[in-house]
Amino acid sequence: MTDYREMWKNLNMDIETHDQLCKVLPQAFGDVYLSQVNQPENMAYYNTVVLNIHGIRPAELVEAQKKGVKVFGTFCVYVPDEIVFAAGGIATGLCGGSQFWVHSGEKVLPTNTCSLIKASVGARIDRTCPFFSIADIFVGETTCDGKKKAWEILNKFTQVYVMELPQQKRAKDVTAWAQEIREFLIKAEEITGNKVTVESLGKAIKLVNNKRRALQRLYSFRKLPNPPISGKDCLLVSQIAFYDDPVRFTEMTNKLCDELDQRVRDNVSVYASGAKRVLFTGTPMAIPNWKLHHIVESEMVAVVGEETCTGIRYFDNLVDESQTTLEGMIHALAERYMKINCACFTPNIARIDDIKRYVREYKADGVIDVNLKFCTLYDVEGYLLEEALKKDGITVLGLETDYSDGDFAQLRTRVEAFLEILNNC
Ligand code: BJ8
Repeated sequence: MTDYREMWKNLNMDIETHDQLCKVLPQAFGDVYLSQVNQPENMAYYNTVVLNIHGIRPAELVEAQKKGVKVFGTFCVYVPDEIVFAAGGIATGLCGGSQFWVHSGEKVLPTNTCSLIKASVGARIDRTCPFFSIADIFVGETTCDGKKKAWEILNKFTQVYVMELPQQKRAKDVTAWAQEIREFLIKAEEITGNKVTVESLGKAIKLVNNKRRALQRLYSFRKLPNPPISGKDCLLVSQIAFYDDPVRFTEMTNKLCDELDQRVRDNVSVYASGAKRVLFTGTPMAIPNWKLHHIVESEMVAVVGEETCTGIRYFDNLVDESQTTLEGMIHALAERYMKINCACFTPNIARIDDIKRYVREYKADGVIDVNLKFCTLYDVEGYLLEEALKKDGITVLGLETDYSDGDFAQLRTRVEAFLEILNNC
């Protein structure tokens, strides 16, 4: 196995503390993932990528930087990666998903901040994540209050560029978002020193669309009566999509899908026939947050989808590829990104429609609305959301959790009670 310690030292990371983090991951990953029976062979790629999460991809980014390529760290699915790639940069997701970083974040943030923000800030201030140390620039956005203020703290360490996201979806809001994208393009050109052209942006749009198409193909297997892949595995693939090389990721995901096609022909499923099916909705599950999938699937129940930003919201819509001018492409990007239904929008009725549609498409027996503790946006939205789903006869369970394992037993009890209800439906 390659030794990445030299690279971490050069990145000025806190090696001692980072060593502690490195010890935790293999055990957790082994318990949740490697214990699965009948995992598709092509999941081996993703297993390797995760087990070397602070090695393989960071080393590639460092190599790219030596050639003058700039790395943009992002925290939200509204930030258009296409602009970064079109400017010759590399976009990489940075959202922290580990409890390990939460305590570090609490050194500078109020305890009643969501784990995602605490972990993201903690990873940077304690210098225990190479991705944070590598990024030349962080790209923030004005989605929730906690993030907005966190950018000001992160800006002490790495320059943060903030995109102002409208909070409604009127025509003038799409126009405003197009203007934000236009300004981000200028910033990306300034950082990389490259000009974005019709050719480079057109190519970048296809590149990211192809990644989305591969994920759409993967998730289509979850709609089948007997899915050939677990929900846990699909979540992992989605999480890796945020930071892997997009060309290789698309290639590997399509390869995995080819194997799944064969599994379908051979009638191979990872679930017992007739297993109950659950759809998750709510806040994102950043890597290595696999807690709820693990709890549910340990009950022999299929997680068939996630209406989250680490799930369907990330890839559901494509950018129109037919535009031939920069202006046309910027508008196509604005249109596509404004179709994402995050709880930071008001009203956000389309999210409810999406969930109802996914329940039908993925044939879910019930929905678990999961909220990351202290996320007011999704917590408040949960009231009308759950009311609307129940009105349509959809069984819903609302859960609140964080990154710690302290509530594991309690969550399991609540999930078991919910599954009991599904079994009696
Ligand atoms: S588009 S969900 S990725 S903002 S959980 S940090 S909202 S307090 S992550 Fe998100 Fe973009 Fe929306 Fe998706 Fe704030 Fe809530 Fe924490 Fe959150």
